[in-house]
Amino acid sequence: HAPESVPPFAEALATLEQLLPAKLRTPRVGIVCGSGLSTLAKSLRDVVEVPYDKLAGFGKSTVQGHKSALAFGLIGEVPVVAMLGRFHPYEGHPMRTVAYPIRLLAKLGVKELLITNAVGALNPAYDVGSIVLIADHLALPNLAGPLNALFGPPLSADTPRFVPLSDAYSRRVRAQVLHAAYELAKEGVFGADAKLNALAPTPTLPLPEGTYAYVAGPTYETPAEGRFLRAAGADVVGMSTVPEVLAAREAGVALAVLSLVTNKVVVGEKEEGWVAGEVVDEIVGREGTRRVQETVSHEEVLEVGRQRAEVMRQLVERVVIRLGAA
Ligand code: R1P
Repeated sequence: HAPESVPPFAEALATLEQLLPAKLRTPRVGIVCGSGLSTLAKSLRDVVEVPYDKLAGFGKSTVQGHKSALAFGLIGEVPVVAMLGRFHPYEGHPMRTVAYPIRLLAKLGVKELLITNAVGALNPAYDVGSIVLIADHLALPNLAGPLNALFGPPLSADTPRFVPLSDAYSRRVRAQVLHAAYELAKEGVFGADAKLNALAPTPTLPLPEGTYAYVAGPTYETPAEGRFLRAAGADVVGMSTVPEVLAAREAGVALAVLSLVTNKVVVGEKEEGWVAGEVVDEIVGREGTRRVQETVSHEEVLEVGRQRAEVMRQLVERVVIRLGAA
């Protein structure tokens, strides 16, 4: 297939140079706001928001709960840039468009990236509203075909062709997340209902670490798919993040991913989904048990986002301050 043209980094960088005051031009930390989490940007002061449509190469975020702007500002004294709205492949964006903002952030000088997202829990121990620190991923679309965000000609002569992922989720940044979470837990920020230590191998680990299953979406998983992903070792599932992780690792940016559990994936035993027993009960006039299947909706995802955005905001803010001081 025809090679895609080189993304217009120089043009976008020139626009930002014009729009941003000097103190915001070289952000140290990048933040990607997941579904319903654009309010993370409330941590920023001296904010300058640049709508995506002013920046060459950007698409428009079409999913409810995602804005379409980069927010530049300071957290503590650390210059940061937050993506208010991300691109998902299922919106119809080419993979290069999905990866483009992350590559641009790297060119701006971002050293660490904090990616947030909304996920369904496959691990039955994860409660709705809890936050999972991602330590690994399982990306079925990437294993099977040209949906890997790094497909295509390398961006430049010094772009690595092959990117190792065994260390994709930086131990250094994850350690800072756990320190920050521990501090916040001591201050009671997670609330009395948060089973902070229930999942941890030691009583002092404040957030569980888990594996993110990346699926293409936009359909949510069937119960059989949920069981499959769980059996394959995934703890949570979502339709974003992995293309961003790949783009960041290609550029040498260290990262951590924080997932907000917005629902439990329906992984019910197959009998729960099957209607045959109910129909037989009906036919023979027998009292049976009606089984109502649950479904998930994006409204529910956004609602949990609204309820827990403040906790996520405080966690991200604390991590940024720790990274700046380290
Ligand atoms: C589904 O409700 C949407 O929420 C999640 C899924 O990936 C999907 O896009 O969004 P983020 O991953 O962008 O947080």
